[in-house]
Amino acid sequence: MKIQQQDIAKQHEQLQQEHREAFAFQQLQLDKKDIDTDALIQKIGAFQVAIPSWALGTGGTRFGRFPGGGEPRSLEEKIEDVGMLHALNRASGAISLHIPWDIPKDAQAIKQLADSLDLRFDAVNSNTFQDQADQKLSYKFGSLQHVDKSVREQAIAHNIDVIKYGEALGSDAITVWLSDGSSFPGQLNFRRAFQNTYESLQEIYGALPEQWKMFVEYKAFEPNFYSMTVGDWGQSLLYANKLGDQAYTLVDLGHHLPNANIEQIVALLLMEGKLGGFHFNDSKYGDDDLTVGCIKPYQLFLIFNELIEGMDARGMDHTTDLGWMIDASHNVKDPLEDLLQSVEAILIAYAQALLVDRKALNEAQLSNDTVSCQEILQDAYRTDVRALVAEARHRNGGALQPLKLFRDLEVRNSLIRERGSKTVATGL
Ligand code: LRH
Ligand code: MN
Ligand code: MN
Repeated sequence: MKIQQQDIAKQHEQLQQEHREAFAFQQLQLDKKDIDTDALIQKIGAFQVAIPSWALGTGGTRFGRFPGGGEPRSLEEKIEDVGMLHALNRASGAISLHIPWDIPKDAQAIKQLADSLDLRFDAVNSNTFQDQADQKLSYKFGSLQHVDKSVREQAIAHNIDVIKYGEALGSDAITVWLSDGSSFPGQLNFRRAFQNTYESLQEIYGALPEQWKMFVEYKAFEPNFYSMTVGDWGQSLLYANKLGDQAYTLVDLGHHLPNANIEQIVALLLMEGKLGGFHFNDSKYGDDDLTVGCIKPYQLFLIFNELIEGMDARGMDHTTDLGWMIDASHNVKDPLEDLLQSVEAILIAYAQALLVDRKALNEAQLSNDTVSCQEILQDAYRTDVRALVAEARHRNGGALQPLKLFRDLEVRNSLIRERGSKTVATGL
């Protein structure tokens, strides 16, 4: 199933009148504030978010999984699905692979396919949180932290393999997320677990190609429920600082304890030059992996506000200097529709955060005018930027309304006809 340029043009014809009106109104509002609309649209249009290869099928919970049919049966089909999303929104131009869920056996052919769809490979993810069928030693009691050196060596070797797979595809980062930790008090010697993990990470770090980054992803709980060996941004930053310049912290929005101030974490990591990558999702309770922006859109906006402030202060490129990835997948929505919604929510939050009057905010902060600080932020947050985002997409050749086009073209039914109704993609 391919989205044709004429499908996009046809939708544009149908919707352009309404869009023009909304956009003209938006432009008027921005002109009044002396904001350069074209420069804004350019920034929004340049922003790309990587799609995780594990989110293209229906996610499950440990209580069940309800596949909806037409799921990709191979890595090739996953790449085709991401290509389709990208054709619709022109903002999903990258894919993040999880290995061994998605092994690129013929790297050259996979890369060619991705190139033909205008996709690049973002960070590759290793997996030492599950035992694979052909695996010699078990990760039941951890991987890089394990008390048995031979288990640590097996996990290190896997990570180095993942780097090699990534290199062949033109990726330039590895994300290491460990489920290592303990579920009961006394189970672990914390210092030994940290030390073992650090030494193992050092070995992996030593295998990084020159331009590569290592993202150390933290998570407060699950699957271990008493301690996690990379449990918060402090621990991740400790590893990253000790490892060296190529190591960074990765923030997954769902990996914090309730009510954590993620925007402050982001600001400080950026200040230290140690924020490397992002996993976007949303949550009500824990690592729920829900659609981005579906529960706490204001928090997402506040995070983007800090990202822009911090990146601009360091002269960083919004598009290329951090790894922007989605990590969401669940049980009840069509996964492709869900991803379209997630990308849209990210672009909306990004656009709103670009609208913050930073000079005025700075002045209000320096004069302790708390009321104005809130007014300035909420003025940006309460701006309806949907026409702006749609215009950016249109200028890039995407659809004015990607989700509507996906439905109007009955993409899911075509995929079911092509692939069958009983397919189950690999992943969570
Ligand atoms: C862990 C996590 C991590 C994994 C992914 C499947 O909860 O966020 O990023 O690689 O989920
Ligand atoms: Mn994650
Ligand atoms: Mn997670």
